[in-house]
Amino acid sequence: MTDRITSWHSNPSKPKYTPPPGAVDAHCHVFGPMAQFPFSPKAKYLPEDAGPEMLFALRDHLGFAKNVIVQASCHGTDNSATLNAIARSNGKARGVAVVDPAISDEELAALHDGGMRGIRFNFLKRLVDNAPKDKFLEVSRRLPAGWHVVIYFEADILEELRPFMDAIPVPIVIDHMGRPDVTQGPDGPDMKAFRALLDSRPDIHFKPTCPDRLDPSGDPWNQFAEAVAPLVADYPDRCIWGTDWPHPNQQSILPDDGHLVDMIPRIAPTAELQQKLLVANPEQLYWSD
Ligand code: 0GY
Repeated sequence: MTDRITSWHSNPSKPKYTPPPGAVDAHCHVFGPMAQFPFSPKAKYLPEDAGPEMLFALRDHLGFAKNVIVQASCHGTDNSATLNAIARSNGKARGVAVVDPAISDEELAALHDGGMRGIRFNFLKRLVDNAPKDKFLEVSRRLPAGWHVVIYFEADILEELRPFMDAIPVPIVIDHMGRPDVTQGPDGPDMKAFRALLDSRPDIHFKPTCPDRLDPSGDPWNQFAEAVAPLVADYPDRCIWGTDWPHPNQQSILPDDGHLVDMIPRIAPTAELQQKLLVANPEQLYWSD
């Protein structure tokens, strides 16, 4: 791993769609700056700096009010870069941490004070070396009040993860719907399995996000829109949305963030759905205290 990767579009368009007041980009990241916040020696990709000022400029350009910054795997379990971004946001950002499961209760409380409201368990082998379910469960039992866990996995291990997810004692947020094959359509086996998971308990939320990663047909991602709109319609109180900027480790396709925002009215066509997806649902998960 030598070259640093630029994974984001250099000049994203202004979206045609205007998000409602208070809209939250609830899945985004910061990288570095490396000189201040070095990347983890275990990082699977080495990005160019994409710091808080860039993130906040994009937020304003796209018409959002707030961010939820998810600790990216390239920073390992050192949450300093994410905490720095939250601290510089003037109250307009909260975060999701990645922790060593042996973290002390005092350190968890300090993360809460720094604006974290959840921890992320990443099961993608291309991003992390190991994902110890027993230790993840143990730490999920001693999270600060009001926290949730974010889980990132691919559709092929959904069934294998069911007992683990059943045992988690706090609400769950699933990144990118567990990466279903959207080319199967809204009634394909991956979407059916994901709906069964949502039906198994009422406190599982999801992010109908990342058309650029999930739809091989490319921008304007028609297969994604077709597969995902019914899910948002059927579970309107359980979805939150984000750009995924700066699109970790994307190398060949650098999505136009303006076009990603223009996906919102295609998967959430009414003002009521948009208000839930972009405002009410993320507010409840991240700003209820
Ligand atoms: C995402 C997706 C990815 C990467 C990470 O933490 C990360 O590095 O989450 C991915 O490569 O699919 O949600 O940011």
